[in-house]
Amino acid sequence: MYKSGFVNIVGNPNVGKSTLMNLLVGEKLSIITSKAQTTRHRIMGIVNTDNMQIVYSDTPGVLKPNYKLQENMLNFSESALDDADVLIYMTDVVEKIDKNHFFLKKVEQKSSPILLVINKIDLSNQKELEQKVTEWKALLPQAEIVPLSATNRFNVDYLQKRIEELLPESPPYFEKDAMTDRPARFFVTEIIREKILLYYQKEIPYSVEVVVETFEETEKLIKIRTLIIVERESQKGIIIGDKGNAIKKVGAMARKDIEKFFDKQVFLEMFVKVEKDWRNRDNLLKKFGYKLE
Ligand SMILES: Nc1nc2c(ncn2[C@@H]2O[C@H](COP(=O)(O)OP(=O)(O)OP(=O)(O)O)[C@@H](O)[C@H]2O)c(=O)[nH]1
Ligand SMILES: [Mg+2]
Repeated sequence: MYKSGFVNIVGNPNVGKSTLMNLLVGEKLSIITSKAQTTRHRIMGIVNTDNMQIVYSDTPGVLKPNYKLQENMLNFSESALDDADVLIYMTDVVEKIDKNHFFLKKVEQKSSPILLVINKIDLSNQKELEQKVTEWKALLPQAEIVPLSATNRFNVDYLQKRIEELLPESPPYFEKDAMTDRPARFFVTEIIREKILLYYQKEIPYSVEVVVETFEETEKLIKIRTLIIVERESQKGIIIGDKGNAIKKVGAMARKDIEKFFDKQVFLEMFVKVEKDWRNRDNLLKKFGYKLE
């Protein structure tokens, strides 16, 4: 018997969805930072064994949209509700229990099995956790609750076992050697965005998009030319920094990780370009891959 299906991870921002996805897949496919809205896309990570193909999806954290980019991010998260064979609704011990009730209502209406992961239990104690479990049981009665700590790897094996048990019988959806639905250059843009999220403050990371213009691979070297898109002229100066110091540092950090990802030497070029108000422009959002097909 061969099993295959979509196991989709959804939940509010910053609860640890990407951290869990990377653990389950065993590769750093999704970027992780302590800032909310780190993930902007639906990213698939695929695990293949002799008799199984699990297609995990990491999704953007749920939020009430303030601009079109965020509307599209929410569309990605909602699309993951529609095609889940197993839904992982992720929360943590820190967030307010009833945050984004509108989304939870949609989760409640799903007929697919739901694993409700309460993450970051390393930050809690037994009594607090029991309290959370009781509250969640009332809020989402059909879900199976799995307390977990992604950073400590606590209960990840158990979660994996439950996912495998719940996976439906089906032929595979992707090639049996595929690890993701994304092309190599996507991971380049994500790694650079991660460094931008880590390095710059406030609105800057949220106003940035990264585009790979050229990606040339030879036997020894990958040459990559990228564009850092910002919304306003003033942001361009901040990204570049005094004497180009800021962008140099970010570039160096990103290059190191990109080299690790491809296990090859990388030559990375970064240019900054202003696309006024790109986060609200449909044609640009489409070009940058934020529209559902
Ligand atoms: N203490 C603790 N921190 C965790 C745990 N899992 C993840 N984190 C941290 O929580 C923060 C957010 O993790 P992410 O995996 O980026 O969260 P996310 O849900 O993907 O966030 P968005 O993409 O913004 O929606 C990071 O700083 C992680 O290191 C955990 O089990 N315990
Ligand atoms: Mg994420």
